[in-house]
Amino acid sequence: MKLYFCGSIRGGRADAARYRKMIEFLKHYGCVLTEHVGDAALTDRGGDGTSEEIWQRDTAWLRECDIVIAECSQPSLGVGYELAFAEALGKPVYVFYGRDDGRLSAMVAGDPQFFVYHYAGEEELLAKLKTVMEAAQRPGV
Ligand code: 6K6
Repeated sequence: MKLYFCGSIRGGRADAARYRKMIEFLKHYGCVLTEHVGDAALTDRGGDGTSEEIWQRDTAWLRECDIVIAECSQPSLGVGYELAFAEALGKPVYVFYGRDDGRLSAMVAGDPQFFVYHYAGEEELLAKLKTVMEAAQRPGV
């Protein structure tokens, strides 16, 4: 399975360590195309490639992937864009939100095509991720 993981980069890197944990977990289920999103060395300013190159590569990966997993606690224009792009392609999209402030964008929280999971803490996050991935692996899902 090819997985596309979305997490904030220019939107802020406060949750980068959490992205890394999610990516390491997801690697048990397939190839994570966007492993760099969890790279602790990637800041909200650094990174390789022009914006055009990044868009070309990431949209190609979105076309190629089987499933999209997004951590949306840190608001990010790029992640919002990726979610809408994935939806237009008919990809299954799973959104995780780890704050209890009710501030996940209504355009994500209210989209009937997205599977949205709220979680409190890392243990619950990984348990919900496991449930999602085990279901996604079943034939016909
Ligand atoms: C890093 C920092 C500044 O520029 C970069 C270049 N790196 C990127 N490389 C790959 N994917 C990226 C990059 N910047 C954004 N993305 C994609 O958009 C990722 O797949 C993330 O899920 C999403 C983050 O969007 P922003 O708006 O928070 O950057």
